[in-house]
Amino acid sequence: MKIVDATVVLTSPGRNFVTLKVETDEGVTGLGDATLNGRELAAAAYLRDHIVPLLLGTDPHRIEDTWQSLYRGAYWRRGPVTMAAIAAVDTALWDIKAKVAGLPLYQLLGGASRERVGTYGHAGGRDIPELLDSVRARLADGYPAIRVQAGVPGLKRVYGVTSATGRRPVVEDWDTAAYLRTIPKVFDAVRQEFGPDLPLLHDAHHRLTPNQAARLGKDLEPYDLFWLEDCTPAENQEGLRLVRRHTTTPLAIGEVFNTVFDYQTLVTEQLIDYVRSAVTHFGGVSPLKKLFDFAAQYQIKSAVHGPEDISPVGMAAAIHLGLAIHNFGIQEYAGHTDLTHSVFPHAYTFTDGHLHPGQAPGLGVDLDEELAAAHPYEPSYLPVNRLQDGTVHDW
Ligand code: EZ4
Ligand code: CO
Repeated sequence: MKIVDATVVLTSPGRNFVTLKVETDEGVTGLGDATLNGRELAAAAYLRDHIVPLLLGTDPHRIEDTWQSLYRGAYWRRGPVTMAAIAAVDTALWDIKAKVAGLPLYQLLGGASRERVGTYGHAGGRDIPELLDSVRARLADGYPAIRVQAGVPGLKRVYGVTSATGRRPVVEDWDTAAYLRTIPKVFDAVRQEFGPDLPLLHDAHHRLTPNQAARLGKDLEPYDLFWLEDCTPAENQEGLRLVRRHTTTPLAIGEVFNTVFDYQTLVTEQLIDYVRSAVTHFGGVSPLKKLFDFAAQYQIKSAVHGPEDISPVGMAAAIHLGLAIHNFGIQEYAGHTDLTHSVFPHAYTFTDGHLHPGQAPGLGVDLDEELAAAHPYEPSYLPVNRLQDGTVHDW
């Protein structure tokens, strides 16, 4: 079997997605997701200009060899653009292999370890009443666990939840002291309204120092969080030692990581409880499965990043992995617009707050190329965050 063509499809059915379609001489095709929010064209160019010419004529069944040759052969390793591009290739080749086998991908990853994949959804509001309504809405959608984000008095926006938009980044504002005072009150209100059983999560979006994160973790202990996510800028792994020493609030990290090396200290010192990487940004199904197996040795579970900017192709890959691995934790599922579901018709289902990959061979996702072409790429940036005095802060 040989790869005879590979094309990059950029489409914006509500937001941008980068999809690689790999075609073989036997007519079997595979899809991979390389969507890199706000930097989509870089991932597309890396694929089109540097990877596709290397794929033509190669055997799509040699997934590991292809991965290693793209990773090591480039000499310039790691980084989100490179690893999103390699991820799309790896995912498309797994899609092809599973289609040739006539099996849904999860069967090739060891088969089902559970009946279905549990999720959490997003609730947010500018103030507590608006937030409580949002939690009610997510519960009505069927979500069994809820991420709670709330406005901070004095700040203009609910942080960390603005979708990417426009030709210039939106500027947001930030005040860490006000945030640290507000969030425990928010969780107190949510617990009073919804009781002790509902699993609640919170994302600090890399905005705190280790000392501030330690304090927030302690302050949130009475509210029994499922996890506190990205409490510090995660590239400094050693910072998590301080956080861990001071709080038993479970910690989740890793949506911006792109290789296992970003996790080395965090995993071996058991400084976190959940690994957050997505297939799309971590080099594909192959390295993410290895990360989960590594994490399992330290009783750390999966929690794959699942925002709107992971396409249904990347989401399907996550669901297959989530059904198969033993140390599954939870799957983030922000969902997609109806138009996105039409551009990417898929076998996976979301029922009663749980995902299932379905029984279609491969990933179980198609691409309607005509509909995709009718919704072309639109320039788009994530926001930039500034303190009250204008200093740029982490977003
Ligand atoms: O801000 O995916 O946990 N989810 C998140 C996301 C990220 C976006 C960035 O592209 O933090 O909403
Ligand atoms: Co996050």
